[in-house]
Amino acid sequence: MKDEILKGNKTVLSKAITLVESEKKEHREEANKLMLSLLPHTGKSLRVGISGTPGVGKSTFIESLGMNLIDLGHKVAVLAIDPSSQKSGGSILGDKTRMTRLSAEEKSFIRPTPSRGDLGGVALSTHESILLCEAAGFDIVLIETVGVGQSEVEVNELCDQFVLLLGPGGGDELQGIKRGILEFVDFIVVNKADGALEKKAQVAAHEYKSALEILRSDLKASDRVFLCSALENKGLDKFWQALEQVSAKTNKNLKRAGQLQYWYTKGLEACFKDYILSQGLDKSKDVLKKLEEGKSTPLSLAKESFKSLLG
Ligand SMILES: Nc1nc2c(ncn2[C@@H]2O[C@H](COP(=O)(O)OP(=O)(O)OP(=O)(O)O)[C@@H](O)[C@H]2O)c(=O)[nH]1
Ligand SMILES: [Mg+2]
Repeated sequence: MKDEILKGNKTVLSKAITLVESEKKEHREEANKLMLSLLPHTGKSLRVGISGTPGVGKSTFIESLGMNLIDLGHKVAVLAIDPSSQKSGGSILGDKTRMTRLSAEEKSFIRPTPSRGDLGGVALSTHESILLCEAAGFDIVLIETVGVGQSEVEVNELCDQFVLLLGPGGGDELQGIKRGILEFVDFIVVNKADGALEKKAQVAAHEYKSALEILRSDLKASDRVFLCSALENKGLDKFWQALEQVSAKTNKNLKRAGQLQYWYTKGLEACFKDYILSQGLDKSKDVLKKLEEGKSTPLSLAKESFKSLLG
């Protein structure tokens, strides 16, 4: 697999992503070997997270942006985090069909990637999927996620630059977005600034700039808020130039070091959880009995069980 990935073989890249996503033990071992052999060939891309409420135009935006980037000579990988993939698989199809132009391009790679459970959050394997795309020569990785729940917070743990796509609705829409996002967002792009919505979008952009000015003394709000029409491919070039400029001035490795620690901790948590479930500790009859009899609280009992695990 290694050589084919390094050659940029997209079919093999796809298989490798399926391998790192697998939770089977034998697959995990194979995946580990593959990842170790490819590690020296990773890390060179610009990773951009794109989040926003459902229907705001993320896929349309990524398609237009992706086409522009390919015209500029880039190779573009898109990982779309799909909150519904565990249930219906519905929006996978939607995204694939919506990005028809981009997916037909030789220099593009589009892949839906699962989210973690019903509460959202990014699957632990997505970090490895990004590395695989880099090893296959993609120099730009775009990560799409719906801005609900935990996912966008975790996408910030995967990307170098985090972009929040907003509609022309203004303040109302901002209410629906978790305030915490504005604390780490790198760019805000107001989409659908076209036709009858253009004026509204301008007003909204103004509001977002004011909000950012108040919340973020670390950056110049006017350099971070952009208007665009993904549908008409207007304003995307200006936004991308700004992003590249900011990115050139930023030390990628600093943020990435924190991210490595984050995913290591998430990995450890997952291992502990697997162990607890595999040992049936959550269903231990002794424990359940003690709880039923009111001999302890759930939390103190959990702590006790953990202590006894450590011996
Ligand atoms: N007028 C206008 N409509 C747009 C623009 N971008 C997207 N749309 C429309 O908005 C709708 C949703 O677009 P998508 O790109 O699928 O949005 P999304 O954010 O990816 O949606 P989900 O993945 O379902 O969350 C579609 O009907 C698009 O045609 C734009 O720049 N202007
Ligand atoms: Mg979409």
